Amino acid sequence: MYTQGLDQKSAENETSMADEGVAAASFQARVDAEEKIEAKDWMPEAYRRTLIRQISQHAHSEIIGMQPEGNWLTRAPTLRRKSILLAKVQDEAGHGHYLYGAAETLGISRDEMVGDLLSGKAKYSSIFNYPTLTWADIGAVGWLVDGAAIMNQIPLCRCSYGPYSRAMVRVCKEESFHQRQGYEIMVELTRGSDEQKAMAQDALNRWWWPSLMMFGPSDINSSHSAQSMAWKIKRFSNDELRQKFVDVTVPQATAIGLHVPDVDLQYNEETEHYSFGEIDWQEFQNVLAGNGQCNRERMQTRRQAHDNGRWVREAAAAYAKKHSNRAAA
Ligand code: BYC
Repeated sequence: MYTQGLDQKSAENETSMADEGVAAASFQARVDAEEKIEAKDWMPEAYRRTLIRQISQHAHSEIIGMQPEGNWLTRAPTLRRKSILLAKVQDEAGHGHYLYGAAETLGISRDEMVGDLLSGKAKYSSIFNYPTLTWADIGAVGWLVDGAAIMNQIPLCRCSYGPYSRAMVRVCKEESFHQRQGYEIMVELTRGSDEQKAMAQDALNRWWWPSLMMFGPSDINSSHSAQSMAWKIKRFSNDELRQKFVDVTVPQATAIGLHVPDVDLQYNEETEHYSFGEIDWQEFQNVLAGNGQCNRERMQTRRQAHDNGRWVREAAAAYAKKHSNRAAA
């Protein structure tokens, strides 16, 4: 009798595994045909988990990314600069919200995602663990960090998962304004006094290599790229995007008289690309392991902000409950 029961179960398993195989094949066919996958559609569990990992990391990066710039809101040199920076930092909060919203459609709660960030389980972009030491850093962050973000995120507008791809359209429009305001700060500094020019060069020197690291490990060490590209979550590999960024950004530096801090940087007439020096992957791994210049400070600030906001979350929940009780009565 027991054996019979086991036989039955395994036959059921086989049927469900066969069903799953059919579903997976038709899912991949939809992806290959450039159809968007929507929240209620069947999807492989690993696709769902990959998206939750990437979208939530992206959302966390937007929220943590407010800190290095927020640091300069009270010190921006003019009222105009202050209001632009304020709008930019608010945009980043908005991006975090769209992205958490997109991830929620995959069946994870915002509380769980935020919990994973605060416990240190979830990652956020390595770039935000570097300090913004001078006003020129705000220019460099806008120009290089938002510039790298756009390069990575424009292809995400064509990501196979509908809610993520649609969220990215608006994010990219705003990032594009962010990049221009950053470059404009650099233009103005390079037209200024010798001291201002030196400040702009120093910011480029410090932000160049970390910006290249934003694109992630080189393709041979990128554990997720091959599968994410087959699922059309990623459209280009990490190295391809990094190369596009270098090719676009070096002439922008040259145009304003700045020097990219890489002795191996060279334009190759044949390939029509810049070849560039080796990235310090040890530094990248060190930052990912939590030992960058600002990792501890960023997490401490985020945890404190979360604790300080507890009363707002409680008040909002009480208000929503009161209204749903009234609607039900
Ligand atoms: N920092 O197999 P790989 C912004 C991790 S915010 C930290 O290549 P994947 C902005 C990776 O997660 C910019 N970790 O992974 C905001 C994985 O670890 P796990 C954020 C990194 O996912 C405010 C492992 O290394 N943008 O725009 O295929 C102001 C192996 O890597 C990093 C996004 O998040 C890194 N730099 O590719 C201004 C865009 N790189 O998860 C601007 C969406 C890699 O296995 N994300 N890792 O533990 C992506 O496009 C991809 O997730 C990545 C990595 C290209 C970042």
